[in-house]
Amino acid sequence: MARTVWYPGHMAKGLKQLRALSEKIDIVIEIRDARAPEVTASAFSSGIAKFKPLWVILSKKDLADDKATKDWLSHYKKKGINAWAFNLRRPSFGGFLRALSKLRPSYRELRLVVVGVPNVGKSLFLNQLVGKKASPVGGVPGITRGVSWYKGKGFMVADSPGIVDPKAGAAVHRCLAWLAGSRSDVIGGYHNIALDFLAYLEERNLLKVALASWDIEITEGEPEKVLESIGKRLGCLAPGGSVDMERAGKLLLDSFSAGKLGKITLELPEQPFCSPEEGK
Ligand SMILES: Nc1nc2c(ncn2[C@@H]2O[C@H](COP(=O)(O)OP(=O)(O)OP(=O)(O)O)[C@@H](O)[C@H]2O)c(=O)[nH]1
Ligand SMILES: [Mg+2]
Repeated sequence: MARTVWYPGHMAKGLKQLRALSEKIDIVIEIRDARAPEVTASAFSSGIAKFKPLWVILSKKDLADDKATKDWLSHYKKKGINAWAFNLRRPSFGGFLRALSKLRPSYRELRLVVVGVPNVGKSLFLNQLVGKKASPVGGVPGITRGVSWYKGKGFMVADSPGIVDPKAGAAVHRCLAWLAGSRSDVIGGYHNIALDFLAYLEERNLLKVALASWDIEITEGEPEKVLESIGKRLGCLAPGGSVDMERAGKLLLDSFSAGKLGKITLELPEQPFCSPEEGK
């Protein structure tokens, strides 16, 4: 039977390493994807946040809807959570660094740990913070495999592997796969994950906007037909002339990751991806 979740061994190991580190940490910096800040919330920080200050960074601001990002920031502010949003490829950390420096103990460097689900930009954030390419960055989930410390100006910062909540269900894994945070090839294939993505965009009235630049006909309620049109438009043809749906699905998801579908946010504070009762 096809797998519905992706939870490789390095995630369980990473979670153990993070728990062992908890005592030494001054601030937990949790990176979430601005396009889906609740689905990409970290299981680790929800536990540790009771004991350590938690700062939330919404990454990929350049790929998210600007109004939605503003709404998320005020939502977190109302909840008393310190939250920031950045395009981590070109961040302006001025205010953030000033706020950090206020928390430095007089007798030693500040100790930070960067946590989050896979592929949200933890290592890129860390590299920008320390001002060099310290930790490897990549567009597929699972690049960082263990916890490592790096030195910045007045602080030490630990990178950690992307970890999905071990209790997260198939729906969350599928949404993470749309955001390149879970492995589509492992949890059902690009064709299936892309169909799910198209159905979700339609449900949220985002489909027409997302596909506007490709100028294709959209058949409502028929994601299979929409994906076929995308495949034709992008030249994903199999021998014999039929559409290679697996390739079309991958190209659609890659286009979303690269921002080619425009600035799109998948969940809003008043309309999250799924309610807690539905079981994430
Ligand atoms: N456009 C854009 N891309 C980003 C941003 N932040 C990260 N990325 C890209 O997202 C991908 C993942 O970045 P990483 O820093 O490797 O993510 P990670 O969370 O460390 O990933 P794992 O170690 O695999 O868990 C890379 O292709 C980054 O260039 C951002 O703010 N904007
Ligand atoms: Mg990483």
